[in-house]
Amino acid sequence: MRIDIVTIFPEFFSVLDVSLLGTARKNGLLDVVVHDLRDFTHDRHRTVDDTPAGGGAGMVMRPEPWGEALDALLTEQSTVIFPTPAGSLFVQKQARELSGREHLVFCCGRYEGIDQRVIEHARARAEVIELSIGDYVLNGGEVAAMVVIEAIGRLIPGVVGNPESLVEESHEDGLLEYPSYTKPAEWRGLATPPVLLGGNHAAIAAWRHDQQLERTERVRPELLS
Ligand code: 6GU
Repeated sequence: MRIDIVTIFPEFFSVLDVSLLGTARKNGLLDVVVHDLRDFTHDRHRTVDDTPAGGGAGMVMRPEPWGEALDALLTEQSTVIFPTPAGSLFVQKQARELSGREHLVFCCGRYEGIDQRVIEHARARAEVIELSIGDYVLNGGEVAAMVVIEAIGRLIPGVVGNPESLVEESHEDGLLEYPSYTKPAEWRGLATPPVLLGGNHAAIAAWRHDQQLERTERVRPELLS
């Protein structure tokens, strides 16, 4: 998969060199390129923002640099993602779906957002998704883009070493994950649940499923309805 990221803060994405995604990039499973939006400006001050039409607080990102960046990056295969608190909620199902795409372009806005005509114009040329990572406000799309890239990237075949570890995870079957334990069997007076040490695989699977239901009901009841 190819991922292009457009941002005024390319430094935010240095963490993509680390851990599983860093290895995936080195192995060629993931080709990520970060672009500085200011490289698509032509004025001496490399201006990317201006005051909002109609008035109001804050600044809005001007359309011209975004238009030039998308002209340079879009192909027939591209899906364009605008991280925004005004987008639809990003969930595991969409991560799975996007992990099969050829080319993702992340457009990270700052300030009060990007001139809406950029999104309209992109929509005429590619599939466009405006998405939010949750009901709270961040200062810009960069951290949200990182979240989405990590969620998608780890689902690309070969990125996570043992594909079985992707199966029994929270949200994969609509339930939260069961609790995990390792050795020692007793630690600071706390015991590992005996069923996990008994070797009865059917009993273990049943116990884990019960734990998933109990935990989901207690912590995230809305997932069950
Ligand atoms: Cl995608 N962007 C910003 N700026 N804030 C957010 C968000 C995105 N998702 C939740 N809050």
